[in-house]
Amino acid sequence: MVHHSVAERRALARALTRIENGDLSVQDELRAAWSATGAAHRIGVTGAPGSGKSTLVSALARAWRLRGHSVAILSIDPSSPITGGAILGDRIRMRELSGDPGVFIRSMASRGSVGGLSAAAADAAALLDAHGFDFVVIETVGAGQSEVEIARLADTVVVVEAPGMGDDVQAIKAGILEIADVLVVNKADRPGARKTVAALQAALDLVPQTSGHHGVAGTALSDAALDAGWVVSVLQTTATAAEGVDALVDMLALHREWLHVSGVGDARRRRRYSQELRVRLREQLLLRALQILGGDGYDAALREVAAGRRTPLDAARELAAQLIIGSEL
Ligand SMILES: Nc1nc2c(ncn2[C@@H]2O[C@H](COP(=O)(O)OP(=O)(O)OP(=O)(O)O)[C@@H](O)[C@H]2O)c(=O)[nH]1
Ligand SMILES: [Mg+2]
Repeated sequence: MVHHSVAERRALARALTRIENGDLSVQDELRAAWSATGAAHRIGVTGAPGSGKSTLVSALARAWRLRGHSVAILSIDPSSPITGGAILGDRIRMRELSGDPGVFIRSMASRGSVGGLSAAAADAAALLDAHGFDFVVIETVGAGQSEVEIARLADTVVVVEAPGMGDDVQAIKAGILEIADVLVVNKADRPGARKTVAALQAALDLVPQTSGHHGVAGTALSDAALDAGWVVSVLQTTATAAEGVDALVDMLALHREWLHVSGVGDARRRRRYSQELRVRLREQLLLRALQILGGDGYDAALREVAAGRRTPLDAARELAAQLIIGSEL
């Protein structure tokens, strides 16, 4: 593992702030760091609010530290771009880990970052990866599409569930079971944990082999082929007492090994890059298109749509056709 000086950690923290703010000057750092990315095991941790993700991630970090590994933790908060209440809570909970030079903790909310929160999270994860952390953990609340996208930044996805949230199993309700490589029922000290494990196990049996998690166009192998051979397990943990955490550490290591041996890890990374490239390409094309069309050309099309003479798709097609003729392709 690497050790960073206080100055290096400050520089890293400042770079992450620039990413968060959508400050493009951080691209200089990213460019310089890019070739060093890819060594970290990136782990996405998601699940319902309050299921114990942060507590579990802290316990994981302590377990990895005991094994001599370094850890960066990125908490993504898609829900509260302004108040950051959850972020403060996380800081307090993770306080005990701070001061350890082998741990870097950072919360991130979307503040107008170019390409949205998942693009910012991708850049942040890349930067942490390039800084030599053995593990980069990305924690998100699992409720919607943006969390699924953020979880896609990971090599391994852990979905955390807790018992006692009524009869509903949140991960099933939220439709995020498909993205899990490892399922954890945390708060195993609470009544109903076994019932939750059984419900998850039953639901897993119904999840088709083609995992929705990894599907991105542009790869030769089918999802079924890519994801064949990994059996999603349901583990139980009591994060507050660090119980079951060693087994989770081992399971994560096993998954990483499987990613490597099966070639699925490389395929997932290619898909991740493909997805990032498409997002960036779309953004760049739009910027260039608006430049070339100029305000007048765009406004004319907008008026057509607003006046009911063109559908948005037809107007966009016409603009795109104009651009291609205009650039003499
Ligand atoms: N009984 C019990 N409580 C736990 C356990 N793990 C976490 N908690 C408690 O559950 C509460 C929520 O824990 P967090 O770690 O903040 O949960 P989270 O999923 O990160 O929450 P959000 O980030 O707000 O979605 C805290 O009060 C924890 O102390 C556990 O294993 N057993
Ligand atoms: Mg949390």
